[in-house]
Amino acid sequence: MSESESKPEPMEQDSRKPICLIILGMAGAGKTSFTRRLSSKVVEGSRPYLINLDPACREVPYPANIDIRDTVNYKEVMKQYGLGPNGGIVTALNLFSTKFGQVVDLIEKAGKKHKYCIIDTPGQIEVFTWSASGTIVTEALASTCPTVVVYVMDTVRSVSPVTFMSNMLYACSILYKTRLPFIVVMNKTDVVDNAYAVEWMRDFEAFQEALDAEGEGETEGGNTYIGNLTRSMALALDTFYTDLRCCGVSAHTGEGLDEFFKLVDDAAEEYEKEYKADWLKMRAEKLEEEKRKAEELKNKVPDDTVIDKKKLIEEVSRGREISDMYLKHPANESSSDEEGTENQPEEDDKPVDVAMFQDFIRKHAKPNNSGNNT
Ligand SMILES: Nc1nc2c(ncn2[C@@H]2O[C@H](COP(=O)(O)OP(=O)(O)OP(=O)(O)O)[C@@H](O)[C@H]2O)c(=O)[nH]1
Ligand SMILES: [Mg+2]
Repeated sequence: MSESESKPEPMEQDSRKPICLIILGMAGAGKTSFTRRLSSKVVEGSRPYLINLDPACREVPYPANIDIRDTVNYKEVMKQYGLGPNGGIVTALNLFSTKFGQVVDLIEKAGKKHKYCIIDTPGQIEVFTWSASGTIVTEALASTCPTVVVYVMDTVRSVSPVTFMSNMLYACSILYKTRLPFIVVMNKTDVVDNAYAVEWMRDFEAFQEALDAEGEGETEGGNTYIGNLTRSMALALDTFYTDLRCCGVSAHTGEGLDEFFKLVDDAAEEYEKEYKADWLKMRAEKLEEEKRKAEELKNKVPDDTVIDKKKLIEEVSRGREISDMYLKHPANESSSDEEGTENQPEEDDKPVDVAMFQDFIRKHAKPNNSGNNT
């Protein structure tokens, strides 16, 4: 090894990007508790950078660096748009996703200090996995930083083979949809050990026996339609299980975290080797398209507009939406820290003319140019 290879290059540290972990899972699986447990884990001298994307949670039990609730008031969103709780959460996330470009900038900067960035998502998993905002967030992360999906499942609730299978099918569908390295975290091992789940994944006959046992005296498993379907599904998932990274953890006791971080580093390596190139290509294509749009805009927006035309063109060319929302995040970094001051409203950054500008864009943009998520 040459001398220059053996020395760590300071530039590398500066440009290091954090490994982003998107925490997904069914309601109550323990996503927030697991994020909280990870929040205190020091790896290579730093704790993870933490992001809460659940607008409806009452409290966030970890020191979030960015909290969606600081930017979007989900109850106000419900009132303003006349929505119920689920519609409110979807819309709040859609609104926040318009600011996600700035969030990604902060995450990139955080890489200097933090090896990992953890993103806790709403209880209603479909809000994230099947909405435009979930796709925007995932794409923005995956095309900038090494990104891994962490699917949290509950060992207590999955002891029924049919529930276990439902959970696995959901995990599988997310894997196909996100095109990212994937880890299944079997949480709550302090109550029920995950050994049964691992056995079911590795040994089809063991799973079948459990299914038959459940069928005796019940209608859920056995030879019923659901039982037969579950059997066929288990066979179909065989390949999915073979390559699946999974580990048992307890968010309450901290058991299993070392194994989890090993899997994360392995998954991040897989991202670099297998996924990164595709994401970068996609990003480059998107940027190209945005630049084209900005070029169009340059000719359309009059020079004497009250909007800062230069800033507008710049934002559009970076694929950013213009909205009158400020991204806020608690200054739990010191105030002199650039991460902590990044989004303080600036004097010349007033939202006064934004409505007028949006009106202008609506009139002039092509029909598919609006980017309006609400
Ligand atoms: N025994 C035990 N309970 C846990 C563990 N992790 C979470 N819980 C409990 O499971 C419940 C749900 O935990 P949360 O962390 O709120 O789960 P979540 O997935 O964030 O829930 P939503 O955001 O509502 O979907 C709480 O009562 C937790 O105390 C664990 O490792 N062991
Ligand atoms: Mg939660």
